[in-house]
Amino acid sequence: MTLATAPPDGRSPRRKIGITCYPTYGGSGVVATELGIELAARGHQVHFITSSLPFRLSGREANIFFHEVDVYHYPLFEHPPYDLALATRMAEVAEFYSLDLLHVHYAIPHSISAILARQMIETQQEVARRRYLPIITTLHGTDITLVGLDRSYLPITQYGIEQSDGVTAISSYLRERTREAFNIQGEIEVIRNFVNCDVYVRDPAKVASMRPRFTAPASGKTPAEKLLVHLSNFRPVKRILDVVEVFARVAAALPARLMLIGDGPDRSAAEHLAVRLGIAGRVHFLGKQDNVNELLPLADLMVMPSEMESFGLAALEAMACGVPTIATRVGGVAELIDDGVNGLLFPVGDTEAMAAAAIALLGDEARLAAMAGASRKTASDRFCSSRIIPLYEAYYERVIARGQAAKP
Ligand code: GMT
Repeated sequence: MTLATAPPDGRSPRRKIGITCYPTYGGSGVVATELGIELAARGHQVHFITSSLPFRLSGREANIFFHEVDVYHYPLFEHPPYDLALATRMAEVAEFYSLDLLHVHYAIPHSISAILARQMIETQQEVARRRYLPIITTLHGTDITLVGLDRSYLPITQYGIEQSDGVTAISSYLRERTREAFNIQGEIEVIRNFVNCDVYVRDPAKVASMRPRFTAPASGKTPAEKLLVHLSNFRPVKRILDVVEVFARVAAALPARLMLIGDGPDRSAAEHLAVRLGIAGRVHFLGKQDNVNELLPLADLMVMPSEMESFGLAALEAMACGVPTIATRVGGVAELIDDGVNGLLFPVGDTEAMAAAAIALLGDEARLAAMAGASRKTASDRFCSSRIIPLYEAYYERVIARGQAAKP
């Protein structure tokens, strides 16, 4: 086991942490990457073990290393075994860089690969090198509420959770759902999503200079256009068509534009609907964007009408930028959005009510400003990385200490 250097300021010891996640666009990858960046900034050494460079990393950050998982393609393999290549790379990196723990995001298949890697290290041929490598699995959402519930994955998801040395969930909702769906008796630590409140913040000067790219100012008797925003990976669970329908009703009532950030399977259906509803000229399809912190503050209102959301990271990022959210009352959303205070909650699919509420709110500057202020306050009081990262650090220490105590 690597001896961690205890820092003089009383913070947790510096550790060498392996992080695995889906590196492409998606909430779990965003959280894993931002966590790695924050840990590295606090002096830990972070090793990303992933199929490609996580999209929010430049590859040049201090204290961050990237290890690509290379999958050997052999004609016999109908499905190249990525999980095994990942396990092999995890064990190698843990060995070469003396990792203190592996932290995997999204249960399937990452927790299973990590369990294999732990076993490979524990039982390797050279007895002197054998050691126990603790693994932590963070559950994000669809790994529990969708994918993991499929019969083909349920038993192995349950196994991955039970065999992890530590398990965290990003909301209380997700913890309870996991316990109930997989009959988990062991501890699940709730560590909610977070946002860097210095990076996700509204800078009025920047807003004033960038907003004209997306909205028209007041002219004559016509008021300035309002800007609505949606950010996601455009999967069916996000209900993008509801975003377009809500916006069409809003645009019929007041001058407005919609900024759609992201891409995915439902993008073309959204484009078709925008054309059919005659609002295509008012919708900015921006595709995948790296610096969403520069775009979100430009908006007046976020729309997140998801079928399911175990937390709703996109809403948190918007709130930190002082943008309140119209969302659905599902999953863990109510742990973030206080209905009527920093956002508004509706039943899934009730686009009529969402649009009516958006029109009323956008037409009431004082209420909109109060909600914008409350949104920023919620983000900075409860979900800033400066509050949440120490919870991960403390959890790492507990899990590492348990692993050391259990050592033969
Ligand atoms: O829905 C996504 O954006 C992808 C998904 C994932 O696992 O990559 O996101 C989940 O994790 C986010 C970060 O922890 C949560 O904020 C989202 O609520 C959650 N999505 C769902 O539950 C549908």
